[in-house]
Amino acid sequence: MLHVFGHTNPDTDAITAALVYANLLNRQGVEAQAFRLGELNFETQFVLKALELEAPPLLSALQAGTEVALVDHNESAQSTANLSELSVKRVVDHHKLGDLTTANPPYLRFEPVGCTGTILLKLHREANLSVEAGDAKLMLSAILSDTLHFRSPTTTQDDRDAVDFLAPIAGIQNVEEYALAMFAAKSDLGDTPAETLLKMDYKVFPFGDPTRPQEWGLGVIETTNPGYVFGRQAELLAAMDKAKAEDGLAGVLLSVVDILNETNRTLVLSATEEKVLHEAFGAVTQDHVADLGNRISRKKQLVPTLEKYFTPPA
Ligand SMILES: [Mn+2]
Repeated sequence: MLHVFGHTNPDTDAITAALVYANLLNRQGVEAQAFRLGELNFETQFVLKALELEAPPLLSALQAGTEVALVDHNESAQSTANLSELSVKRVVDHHKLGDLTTANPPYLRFEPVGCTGTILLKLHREANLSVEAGDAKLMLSAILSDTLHFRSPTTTQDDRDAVDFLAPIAGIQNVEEYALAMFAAKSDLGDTPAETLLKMDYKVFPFGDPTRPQEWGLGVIETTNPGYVFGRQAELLAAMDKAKAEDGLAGVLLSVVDILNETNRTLVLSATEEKVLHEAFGAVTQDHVADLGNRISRKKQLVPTLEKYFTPPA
């Protein structure tokens, strides 16, 4: 049985892609089951609740050699701890290629589109399989989530076409209204502890010399209510400081993305992060907040610039 899962600190795409891909594989005669590598965020809970779907089970430690399919990620730093001992049979992803190696030829499907859901829809159509209503809603939700309803620069025409195709199957008449309801659910953070807020959408990236990389923790909070997040700035900076020390990181950043105004104001922990943001992005930090303008995509606008900054010229 193939274990199918998305990245740690799962977002809506990581969870729904595992569910949809496992179902697609089963329909194609490949025995598969979806898992998750962490707790659901409030947006994903909203999506699954509307479908009366249970969250996939939490993945427990897998024995070496277990066959797995990765969705919505491929880098070991974002995966299950012993990924290098597992047998990666399949990857469906829309991120940059990382450190993945395999003993046997894997099935790989990468496309530079806004969401894994967009690729999964293509896999249905290429296999001449109809899209089930529940899967349609899962894929559509993931696309709206990953692209911030087409606001993100990661958005492609394929993502827009996928939503147009999926909405009637999913029974969603007003996509705009549904997207706003998803974002409202995501932004209703209540009394969530600061450490959870930091790690909800958080990835660790190795930068610089691959033999001796420095690791940076990059968190993002996408919200329609940035005022709430900045109201908890002191707690969040304390959580960042703790994560940096505990995980032996070179730097930690937490970007607060205002979904509706398409802006990014990033929490800056110390002079180290301030210097990097200034030199890499020309950003000015004031009171621990750097204005990163309209750079709302970690994948397309933050990570590539940081990667270039830390890579010494050949
Ligand atoms: Mn994704």
